[in-house]
Amino acid sequence: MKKVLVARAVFPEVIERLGVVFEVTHNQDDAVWTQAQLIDKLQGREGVFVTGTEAIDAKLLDACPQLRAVCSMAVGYNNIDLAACTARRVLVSNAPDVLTETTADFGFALMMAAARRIAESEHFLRAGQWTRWGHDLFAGADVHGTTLGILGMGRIGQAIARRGAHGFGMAVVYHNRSRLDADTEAGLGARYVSKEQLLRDADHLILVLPYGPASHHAIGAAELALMKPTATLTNIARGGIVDDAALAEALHERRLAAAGLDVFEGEPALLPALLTLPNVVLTPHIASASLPTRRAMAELAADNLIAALGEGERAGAPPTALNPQVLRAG
Ligand code: 8YV
Repeated sequence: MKKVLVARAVFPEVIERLGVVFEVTHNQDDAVWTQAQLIDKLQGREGVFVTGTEAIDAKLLDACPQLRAVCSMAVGYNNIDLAACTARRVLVSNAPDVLTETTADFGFALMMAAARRIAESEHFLRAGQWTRWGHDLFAGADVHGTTLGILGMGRIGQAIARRGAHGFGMAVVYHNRSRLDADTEAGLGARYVSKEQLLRDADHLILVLPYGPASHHAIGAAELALMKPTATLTNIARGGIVDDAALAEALHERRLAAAGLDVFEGEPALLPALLTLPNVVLTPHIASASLPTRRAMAELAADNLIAALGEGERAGAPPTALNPQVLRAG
């Protein structure tokens, strides 16, 4: 039996399923491993089941020459050096599609919470400060009928556009590396604009682009300066896309009304300034965290691992491989 490692705690039924096919070492205690410990655990193993939190880089690959497949239960794969894996003929898979609608729901919820000041008003109430009704008590921004801006128009961006245009009567503008075709734009009710126009026009801006060197600090002081002071910014993509210090300053000075953040630079550590601002809603990277979706993500990672390394009729094309060419390379 081939040996695989499941690097983080995961649903027991996924471990059981993998156990039918492989000799599985797991981390059901969810111990925090250093990279050296991960390398150590990977010795002699051909496959690894990871999440978005384990760094799979050239150093690790060189130290684990038996590794043939890295299967992640995240859609984003900025923690995996795909080129280094491909160069060493290590198959990589991610977990797209199964989390699209759930993540779009959460992006919308976070945007609405920021716009309508839900977290801020709840803290006020819990602190016993609610003594009387007031005409402008926690009066925030409208969502329906306003302009929704989306930066990054992949599957999740499109699911958010549908919610905005068809559910909330919003004018939807977007910017993306590549423009969608006219039919898709019309179906979504979304209009392509330059990044600068997007920043200027959006009443509510949601970030859904992948993270990499090209998107590092895609939203910094200069970009924030273009936004309306009444606007909100929601980041459900990755920490590092927003310059958190510049955002905290803009929120503090009310050059931006509010923000909803699910991801942070250097998470799980947070910029202390963010914790003290009233006009930001903070959540711990949970946009995909509905139970059915997390199960589907984990099952998809297991499907990929079984197809990549399983034998006989279990072997096959991993459903969501990022570099399927490594299998064809013989
Ligand atoms: C996950 C994510 O929570 O899929 C992604 O890219 O950021 C999240 O959905 C996490 O990374 C799961 O491994």
